[in-house]
Amino acid sequence: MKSPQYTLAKSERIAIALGSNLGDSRTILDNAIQILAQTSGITLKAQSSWYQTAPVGPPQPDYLNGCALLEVQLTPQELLETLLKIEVQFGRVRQERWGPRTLDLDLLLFDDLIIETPSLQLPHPRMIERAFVLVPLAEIAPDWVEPVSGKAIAQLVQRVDCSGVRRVSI
Ligand code: PH2
Ligand code: MG
Ligand code: MG
Repeated sequence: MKSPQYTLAKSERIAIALGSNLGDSRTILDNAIQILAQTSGITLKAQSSWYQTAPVGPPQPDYLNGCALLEVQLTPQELLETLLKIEVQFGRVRQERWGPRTLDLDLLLFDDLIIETPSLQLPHPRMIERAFVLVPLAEIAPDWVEPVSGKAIAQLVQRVDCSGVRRVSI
């Protein structure tokens, strides 16, 4: 396992997932992208289209999902805390697990780091089974190899059912 020690001078390549199914999801997600891009220590490198996706988990409205690639000069823990603060800024209240939310920002990949701590697991442990993550991620990072499976995102997306995922915008 690679050591999770980082000097702030070094930029790391990151993938995150964005999701919303409460409120004006399109505006929330567009604003969240802008806030990320303006946050010190974060550079927005790419953003996928937005996708309307069938909910996984308890019955709830469809989600709008997408992914973004960032370069950060933050540790994984610092980035996680930054993402959680942005979620709260958008009125996120933690209730039911997998329940509806105004904004969900999930850290998917942090370079090729594998970490397992109580507050953070990298890569995101469920990303390889989720079409609502893999479809947008394949649009912007098809060749990125998910370090636990050893498979590229373009390969992983072929193994999941993508029927509930519909591209709605660029
Ligand atoms: N997020 C969840 C649970 N279920 N379903 C879809 N379609 N999209 C999500 O982002 C999502 C979900 C928990 O984070
Ligand atoms: Mg999530
Ligand atoms: Mg989350």
